[in-house]
Amino acid sequence: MNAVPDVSPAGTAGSSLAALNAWVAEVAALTRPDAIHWCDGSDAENAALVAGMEADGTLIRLNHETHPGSWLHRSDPNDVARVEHLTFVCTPERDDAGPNNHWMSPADAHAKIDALFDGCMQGRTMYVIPYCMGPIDSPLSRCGVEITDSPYVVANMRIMTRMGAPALARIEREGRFVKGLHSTGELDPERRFIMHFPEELTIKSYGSGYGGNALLGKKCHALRIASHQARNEGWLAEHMLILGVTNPRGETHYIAAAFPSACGKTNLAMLIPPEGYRKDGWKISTIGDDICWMRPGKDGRLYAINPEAGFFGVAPGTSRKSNPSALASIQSNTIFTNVGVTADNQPWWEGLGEGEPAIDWRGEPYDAGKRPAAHPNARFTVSARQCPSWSPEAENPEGVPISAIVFGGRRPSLVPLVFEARDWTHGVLVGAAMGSETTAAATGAVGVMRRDPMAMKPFCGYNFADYFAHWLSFDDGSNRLPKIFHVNWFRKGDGGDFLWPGFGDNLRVLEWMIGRVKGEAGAVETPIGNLPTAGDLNLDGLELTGEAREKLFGFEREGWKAEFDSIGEYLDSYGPRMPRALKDEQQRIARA
Ligand code: SAT
Ligand code: MN
Repeated sequence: MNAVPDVSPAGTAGSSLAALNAWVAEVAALTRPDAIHWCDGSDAENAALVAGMEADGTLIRLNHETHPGSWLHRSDPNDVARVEHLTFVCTPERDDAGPNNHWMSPADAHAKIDALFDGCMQGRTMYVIPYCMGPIDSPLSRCGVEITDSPYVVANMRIMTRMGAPALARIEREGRFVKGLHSTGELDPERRFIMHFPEELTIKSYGSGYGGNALLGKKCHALRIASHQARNEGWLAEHMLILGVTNPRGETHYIAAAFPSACGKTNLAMLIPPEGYRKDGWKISTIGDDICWMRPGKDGRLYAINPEAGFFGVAPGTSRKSNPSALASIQSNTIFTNVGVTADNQPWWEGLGEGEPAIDWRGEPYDAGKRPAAHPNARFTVSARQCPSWSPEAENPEGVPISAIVFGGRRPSLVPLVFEARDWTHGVLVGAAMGSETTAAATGAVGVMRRDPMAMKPFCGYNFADYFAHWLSFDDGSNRLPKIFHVNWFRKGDGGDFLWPGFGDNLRVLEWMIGRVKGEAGAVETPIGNLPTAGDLNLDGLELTGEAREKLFGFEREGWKAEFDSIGEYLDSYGPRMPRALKDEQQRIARA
């Protein structure tokens, strides 16, 4: 790593901002690194880091003829996903974190985690990563600094955020930033915590090198801390993709959609229109695949930015068929984590649909009887600009105006393909009532139904009751807010098969939504909202069985009665803090 100019721990003054230098010095005194490196985000810096990681085995060179500039990282087998049970929101008052979060008092949390950080960087280099979430020149963007001892984190942060000199310049100008301290520690699950101090705009993460636990700009900052900031400042920080739909008339509508982790946000964000739509001139453009920051513009509409600059997508299931744009994006300059490799050293995962695995994600010869080649939560990290459908609007400092907000989850039964909320308050209830089956994105059981309001259960940095009240507060009666919808791509038939083809054909549903926004598409009113009949959607060329039509477009009164009772119980579990308006809405529908 000769090309990286390290400065001694004594030289902690890498910026012109005294508060930043002081914090770096404080962290260095606690963690006692051998060297401190301030990241400038340059190509030379990245090349030196990558060379160092190749030398020590942190990165494994993939086939650079087929995948130039791409690398494989094998994480510790005990460190492959987010750890919700070890993730804490540390507010002075327990109720401010809410029943939706694990809580610890700030004093206890600092004491507990600082004891782990004590001396943990001895023998290691400490990296100081200034980063900006969102376009560097956007008023909607917010900055942070992550201190880490993991060069893998530096390389990922460089792809996922605007990292380095321009971010530092903005931080020095503004004088404020979110502080994120991270160490991989011993990678011991017994010595692992992800702590958030929203009031202090501080994150401390110890003992994991994985994705959402370690790339602190992502879930920790852009959702947990940002949701808290957004509440104070009058905006929204959401677990949503952002896409543009351009119709044959050349009009573009932007849609933000919240689905839980590993439920297809990346696939929807990069949707390829079905053949007939393509011929007619429909186009999808991608702004973001995971996080959306929105705030009302002067015209009363919500304007959104993607705070991220890259995709940290789930590899398994990604194929030329399911997501050709993602596959095209990851042909070069990509960091793969926990995928398998072929005999000629190309990345491989289940559902890729081509090639054969030779080595599995643990680095052992592939044995189908033993374990899958790729971990189910294996990921790729790649710059958003490499995506064929990437939109330059992702750099628009004003953001894009949102026409529709979509909520959805994995619901094998009851929930139809799509419905529209009657108004904003009803839409907030639809989001609050979201449920989904759990996935491999977090440790724990997979396929268990749980409430995951607005796909924010693992990510809301404060009490959900206050969060719903914040959402409700956006309704100023002006009718300029987006329409709210709910979708379910995962409805199953009695035989256990998915009833809706999904992927590109989801554009048929988006087309109906835009038709509703423009007052052109039909629907029938039901207690749960406005449902299209099969005739209101373009189903040309699809072969849907009678069962599929009935279940995808039907309203099942009895099942929904039970669902609404359970939603009522869920809202009640938050006690009197739950906004009355939401309870009233739930009861109105439960009685309908
Ligand atoms: O590991 S991450 O939190 O970044 C991915 C996810 O769970 O959405
Ligand atoms: Mn996510």
